[in-house]
Amino acid sequence: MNLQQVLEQKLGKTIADATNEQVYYALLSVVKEMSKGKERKAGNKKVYYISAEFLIGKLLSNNLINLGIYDDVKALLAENQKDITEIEEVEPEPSLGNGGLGRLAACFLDSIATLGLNGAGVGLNYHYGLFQQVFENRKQKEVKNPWMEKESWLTKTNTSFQVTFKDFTLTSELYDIDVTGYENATNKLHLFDVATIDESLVGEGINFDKKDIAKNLTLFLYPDDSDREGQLLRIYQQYFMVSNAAQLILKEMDENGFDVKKLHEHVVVQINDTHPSMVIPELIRLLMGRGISMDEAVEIVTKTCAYTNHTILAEALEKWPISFLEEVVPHLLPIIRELDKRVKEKYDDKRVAIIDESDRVHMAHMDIHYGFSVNGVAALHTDILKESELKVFYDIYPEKFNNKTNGITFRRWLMHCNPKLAAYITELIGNGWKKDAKELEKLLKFIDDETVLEKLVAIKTENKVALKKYLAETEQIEVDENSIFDIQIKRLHEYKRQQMNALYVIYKYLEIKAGKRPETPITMIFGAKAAPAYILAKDIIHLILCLQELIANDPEVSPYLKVVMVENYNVTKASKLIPACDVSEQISLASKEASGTGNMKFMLNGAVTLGTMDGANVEIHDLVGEDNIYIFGKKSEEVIKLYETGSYSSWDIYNNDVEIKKIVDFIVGEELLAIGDAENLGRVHGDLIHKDWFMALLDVKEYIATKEKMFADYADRELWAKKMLVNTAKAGYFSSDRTIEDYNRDIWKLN
Ligand code: 26Q
Repeated sequence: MNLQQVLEQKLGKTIADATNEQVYYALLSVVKEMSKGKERKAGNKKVYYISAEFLIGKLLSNNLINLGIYDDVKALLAENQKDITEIEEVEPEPSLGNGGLGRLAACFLDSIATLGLNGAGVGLNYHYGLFQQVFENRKQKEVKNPWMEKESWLTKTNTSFQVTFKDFTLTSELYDIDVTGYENATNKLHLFDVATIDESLVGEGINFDKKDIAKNLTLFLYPDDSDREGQLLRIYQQYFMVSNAAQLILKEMDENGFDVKKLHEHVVVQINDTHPSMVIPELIRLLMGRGISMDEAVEIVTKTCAYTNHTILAEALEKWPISFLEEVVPHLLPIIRELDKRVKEKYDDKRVAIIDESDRVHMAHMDIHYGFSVNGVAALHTDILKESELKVFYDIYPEKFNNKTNGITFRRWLMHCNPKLAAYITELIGNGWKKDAKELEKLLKFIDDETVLEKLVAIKTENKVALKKYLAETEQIEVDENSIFDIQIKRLHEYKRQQMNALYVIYKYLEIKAGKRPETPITMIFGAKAAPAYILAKDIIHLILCLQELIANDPEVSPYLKVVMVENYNVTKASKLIPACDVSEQISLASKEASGTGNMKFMLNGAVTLGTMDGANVEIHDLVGEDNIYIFGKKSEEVIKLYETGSYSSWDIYNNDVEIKKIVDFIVGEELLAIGDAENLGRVHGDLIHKDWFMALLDVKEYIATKEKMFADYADRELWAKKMLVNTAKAGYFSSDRTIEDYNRDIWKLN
């Protein structure tokens, strides 16, 4: 049967007669069957990538691409008057992640399968995922995000385990999602759930009874942990995730007939940040349950587990009070205490203890002592870990530390999201880049080819028009495709400095009011969710939404400047925004952004970076060279020194610079107060002048000057097109296929 016949058999009618919904569900089941037929055979060694987040995005088109049938399906649908992008709209986006760490995990699964490696993801099946963001009165409101449907990419398996907590035992259910490799075999993403979950616990908003664990455990990713119950629930979730993972690992060892004493020869566990760290004591406990001594179990597990660090922000390094762990998983405590005792016997240094003097368990410390690898996610980040944040550990275990610069899958972040550019690249340099991303460098030979440069600009404009249409339809917002699209999309966090970008908006608004109009109109696009309990982050969203309104309603300014904050920024929106971007905002305070991966997606799609020397921006800078990136701001060493000496004072900057004062005070000036809420705006203002922990005022002037230079340079379309070309050509290094090859060569050693 050909595809048409299969589809028509599923549909019970012709494709042309079916609705978009019917076509989507028919394709879903065809793709599921196809990928089932491509499951890999068990190998000798397997990586288990355990993560609290898997931000996989919609799967239909990516699976079609990976299975090699995207073009055929698209053509077949077109013959039947169906548009594949409209079919895509039917699919809900799974909401199983928050930001970079979760999206990285999804890119990694794609690359592991594409490279033909034996690996699986392990996580939780959150029914309402992360919250969905809606704007109400220029403020973020959180509502639940139901994404699971009766027919979906999830397949219920027969696998089930018992997970015992202090006072009760839960039975897990395992759901699998197939992970298709690009022209290769299929792997699995394992998502554990609880049968007794009660979705009706959640009413309006995202509040629910946090005590009824059997009913709530997998309702939400990152439930509000500003109270004790919320924190306990997070521990329940984490332990449930890793106990299931550990049991699954041992079950598969048994099925393969492997000796669990040789676990490390057959299994590597990659711990994605500290959320899965309890897998270490849990594996030790389970091995001891099989008659292996503690000494030997510790040795085996240490040779099996590897830890990835994604942050140097102290507040993101998890430290759980022992009393909380006692309440949830008392059976792990003897093991954790013993691990800590061994550390204390060996190292007379409080800074490396697992259990500190306030009786808190430092998860990262456990990972470093009882894992064989510790990696950062970009060169600078790994250097900072070695030289400052984790220096005491690096001194003990230099051999464990290694860098793995992040990457992104080019299947989703170029082939799927930017088909026009992908096709044009193939026309210019052939197909090889799809398997070997470094081949994109072949584009460099067209650097002086006017036809190519013009075509790149034309494709960018077409993508802007597509985004314009999408924003008009989904957000009722009009943008001008002839303006510069300047985009900052990422989690809302002070260190990422959306507030500094907002200060630029104010600067530009005041300039235009004073008669200084930009040569090319500017569209500033933001997208960000703020953690529900992160007050200042929500205040910054309020500021941006107020600026959006102020400018939209000012006819003197709106032809030249537009601010757009997209609602509920997610993977789907990212894939519409990124191909249309001219200026990629990567403006974190140097030393604070571990890597960033959005920066790589933008670069690949021909945007030019405006950024600090932070995270992977440093590597982008080294690859594209001075002329093809706009760098500003204090360097990481200077910033680290400022923190050490405590000598930064935003108050002094504010008082000694009239221009900065004018811009900052605009936040609480009459124009914005007429639109927004004095309490929220006042908090942003007060924080900037009295605290400014992430030093926006330190860099803001240089930021404004560099951005102005960039916008002026944009007017020379040919020169700009060359920058676009170099950025795409040099992006090959950031393919997650390269990253995964590095992980496999240095850490996993799968054979
Ligand atoms: C910790 C404690 C309590 C509650 C929540 C958390 C928590 C939750 C999420 C801590 C960290 C995260 C997510 C971190 C994250 O996404 N980090 C990003 O990881 C990317 C992939 O490596 C990097 O590119 C980004 O630089 C980094 O910010």
